[in-house]
Amino acid sequence: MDDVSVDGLILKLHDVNAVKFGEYKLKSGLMTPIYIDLRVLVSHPRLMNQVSSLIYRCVKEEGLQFQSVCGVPYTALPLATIICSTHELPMLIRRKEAKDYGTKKLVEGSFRGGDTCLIIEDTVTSGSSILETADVLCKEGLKVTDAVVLMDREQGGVEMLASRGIRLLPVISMFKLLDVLLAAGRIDGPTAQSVRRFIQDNNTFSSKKENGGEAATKKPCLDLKREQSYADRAQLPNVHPLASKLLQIMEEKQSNLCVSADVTSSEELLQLADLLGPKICVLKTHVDILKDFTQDFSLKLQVLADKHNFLIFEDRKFADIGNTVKHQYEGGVYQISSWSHIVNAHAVPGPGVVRGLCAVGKPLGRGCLLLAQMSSSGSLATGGYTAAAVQMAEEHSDFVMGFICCSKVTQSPQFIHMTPGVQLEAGGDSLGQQYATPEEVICRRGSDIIIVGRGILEAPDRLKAAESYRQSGWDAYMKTRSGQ
Ligand code: 5BU
Repeated sequence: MDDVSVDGLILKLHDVNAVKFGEYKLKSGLMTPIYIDLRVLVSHPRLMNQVSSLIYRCVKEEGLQFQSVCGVPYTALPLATIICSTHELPMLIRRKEAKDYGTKKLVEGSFRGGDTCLIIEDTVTSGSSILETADVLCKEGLKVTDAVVLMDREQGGVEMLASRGIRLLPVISMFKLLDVLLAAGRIDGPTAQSVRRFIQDNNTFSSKKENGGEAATKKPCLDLKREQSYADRAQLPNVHPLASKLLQIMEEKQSNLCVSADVTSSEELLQLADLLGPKICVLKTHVDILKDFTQDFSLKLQVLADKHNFLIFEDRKFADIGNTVKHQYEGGVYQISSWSHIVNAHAVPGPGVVRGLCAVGKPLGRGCLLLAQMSSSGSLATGGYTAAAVQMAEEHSDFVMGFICCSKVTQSPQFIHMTPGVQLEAGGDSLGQQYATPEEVICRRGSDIIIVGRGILEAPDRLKAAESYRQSGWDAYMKTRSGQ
């Protein structure tokens, strides 16, 4: 199979009319100045091989781990077939409709529950076709964490899929395609400009709510448009009372910063709470790393929370059956329910974990965050798990007030999204932590609150560092609102 560069491939796709410029009507009725039709690929076997080889290169470069591959029917099916055949990978076929005779299976091929399946797609606009295929695979017990697409129209598919726990890797993106065709003299400047404007003005993710997924308005920030302010969300009829309080604090203090006070002495933690209190909306603790926890410490922490108007969040990550977490939450040395406004829980045990915590916390006015995703590399909290956590939250919204997540996982505005793994520079530590910037987390990933630990704790001046995180988190939030 001969090798080809991405630039070379773009020109070849243009040669065979897979990329067309003019006035075309989309399925939605919307007129588009660019049309991508990769169905013609099947008539060009050499190009099919080159496309498949570039898709596979992307899979390899990212080091994706999976047990099988599924092409979204129909255009991506032959691409998946070539990739699987060439590299001897097991393939799955998703049926569009279950046949009404025989086994009535929706997914053909052999797999085990819990296997990860990589999705291959030819072109993505909103990401809904990938999601449809992922839903079918997940219902069969498979996990979907990644999808690779030949051509991303950059109209919100990446963000929409990220909000559902699926990372989309494009081989070619729309802006790259325009740059290459322009440089090669295949299109002129005004054509490239009109397509760019169309793409920017028609983001299917940011405009979905107000326009039913069709035409869009001007999009602020990078790709998301916040439908409501923190203050408006605080007034929603179905918002958890503690989430409402938190949203009001955020608006009043102009802070979407949660500091992760990962220190080992109670004295230092109290000093930190007093020092950074004015800058934060939430103070996150890990009491089990304190070498000298006492009930007196927890009383003092509550006094500081009142003084500076922040909420306390014990990052306990409960993960047992309901009856056990009830005891862990209420009793033991820490008596967490007596002093922490917020706790969090894994969705792994099923809804019993929420019900157990709720029995203790709800009468005290406490709230819970479900772990929908984690910031660490190789995290298994993705795809079907994330979707199940969201569903669990929706079914227990009297106690679950939001999520720990890396990106927006639900469009329901009553839930708060809190994201750890934040520093002013993207990067990571040597134990798998992955950092994104406040702007990335709030603007692009659509989260509400940044959780910052070492970015502040290891700074020479903690107060100054907290202020710069508060400011960047708030600026990012204001950017998402600037289109209103
Ligand atoms: P850091 O110093 O900013 O890396 O600290 C992050 C904090 O958030 C730390 O207390 C972690 O235990 C916590 N955390 C996280 O980093 N990633 C996660 O997915 C979850 C919690 Br859940």
